[in-house]
Amino acid sequence: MEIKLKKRGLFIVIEGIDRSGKSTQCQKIYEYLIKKNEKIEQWKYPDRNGDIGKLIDNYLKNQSEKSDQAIHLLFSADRWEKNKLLQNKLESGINIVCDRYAFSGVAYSSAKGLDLEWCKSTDSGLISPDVVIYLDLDPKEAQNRSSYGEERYEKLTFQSQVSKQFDKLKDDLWKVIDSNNNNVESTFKEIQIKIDELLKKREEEKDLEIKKLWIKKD
Ligand code: NYM
Ligand code: MG
Repeated sequence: MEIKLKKRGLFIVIEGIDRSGKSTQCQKIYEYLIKKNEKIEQWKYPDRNGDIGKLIDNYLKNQSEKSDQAIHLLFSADRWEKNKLLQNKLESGINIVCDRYAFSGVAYSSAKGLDLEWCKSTDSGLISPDVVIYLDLDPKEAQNRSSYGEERYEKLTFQSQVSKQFDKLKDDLWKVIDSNNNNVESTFKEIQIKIDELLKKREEEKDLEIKKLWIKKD
């Protein structure tokens, strides 16, 4: 008797500096996978509605102060709180497209001067995405986009530093897409190629392993 393994969901993360077009592309990916009859949910970090997310939201709106280390740990805790649920969703065949993840955690905190390895260590062991789609945008371009500057961090010098820190995190998991042309459709076309590739890979290796992030292999 042939045992038919259930396909797990893909975990797709979108990253980039503020105003790089992440939410728009998350929505496009969502619609694309729905059309393909896939189960899919859109997630976002920070989850501003949760207990921890509310503290983060206050901080981002400059309504409270926190030390750099404490806010880093809160962002990280927000992800750990949802890690088991994420795993259950993926195992039950639901794809997740997620607006920001641990890469933002490290890029923003280390841009303030915190040690990069320390920043990574608090997220080490979380579920690893299948791909990190990085929307590469010149921080000067981002500055011209709507609502820029309303929250903490939305300043040109800081965003330029964040962008440099993101560069240090790029590895084989990353697909970097130039978003400077501000063209939603052409950006999505490139993303679509990557998603189709992942869907094909999952079709071929039905028991595609769920991996962990930033775990040292010895
Ligand atoms: N941010 C986001 C962090 O500093 N650390 C993190 O771990 C995450 C997930 O919060 N400026 C920053 C990046 C953004 C802000 O995200 C909130 P958004 O996508 O603008 O709501
Ligand atoms: Mg923002």
